[in-house]
Amino acid sequence: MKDWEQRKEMWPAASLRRRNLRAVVVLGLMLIAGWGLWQWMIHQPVEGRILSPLRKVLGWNERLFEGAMDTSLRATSYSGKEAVKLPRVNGSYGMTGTLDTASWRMMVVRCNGDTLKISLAALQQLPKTEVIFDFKCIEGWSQVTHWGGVKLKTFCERYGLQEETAKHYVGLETPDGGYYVGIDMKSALHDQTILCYEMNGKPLPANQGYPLRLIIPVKYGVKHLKRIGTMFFSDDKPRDYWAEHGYDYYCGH
Ligand SMILES: Nc1nc2c(c(=O)[nH]1)N[C@H]1C(S)=C(S)[C@@H](COP(=O)(O)O)O[C@H]1N2
Ligand SMILES: [Mo]
Repeated sequence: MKDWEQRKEMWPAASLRRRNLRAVVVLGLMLIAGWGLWQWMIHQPVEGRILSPLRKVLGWNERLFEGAMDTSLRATSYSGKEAVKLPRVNGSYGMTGTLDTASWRMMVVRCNGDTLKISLAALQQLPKTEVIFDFKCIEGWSQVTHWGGVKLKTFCERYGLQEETAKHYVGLETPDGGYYVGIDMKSALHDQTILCYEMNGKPLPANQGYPLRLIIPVKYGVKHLKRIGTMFFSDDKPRDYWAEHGYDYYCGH
């Protein structure tokens, strides 16, 4: 018997018609259900720039991350030879105006309201750490890059910021307030998180944050704020540029 004849025997015409009809009905019901769900979705209130049900899913993710974050986890380290010579430049919010780098100081707002003004030279006196890791941007690219600076943890210890590091978050902002991020304290005090003033063994290029940027390998690129102006500490989530535009607050990976 030919192949098609055999199949015809297995699926008589009446049965085929029934199956076709059923398939069309199921498809129709799925379309109606999908359309209904979509209608419901687009009529939901907007929360933090995205529709509330989507925001809720992000909220669950965030809580999951907050609970599951293990600071003993480290981003993979690489050797200096593996680092790219000319790292890509990406993102310049808060960096468009010129900066008077000679008078620049990092403003560190203490819990008692005092503000420390830290010069680049003072930061360079603290022990230097090099970090070579795969820098990942949420836009989908990554590259091995090489940075140098002082661990944020060491900085806080040396400047006696105990009360400050007992808070839940660190906030960082550019001098003009044009870009800003919030970092959970565990990630801020992570062993690989540095206040960074060098790239490939040389001072940071201006468009990569001279005189000082954050390098935080346990997070995506958005959190690596370039051109630090102010640092502060709080139990509430500091404002965060990309979280305000609908991205995940933690941005860990
Ligand atoms: N001040 C400032 N810092 C910033 C950004 C920005 O727009 N402004 N973009 C962030 C993003 S999205 C990424 S991926 C990295 C890119 O760092 P790079 O320019 O050194 O590659 O910087 C981050 N830090
Ligand atoms: Mo990014």
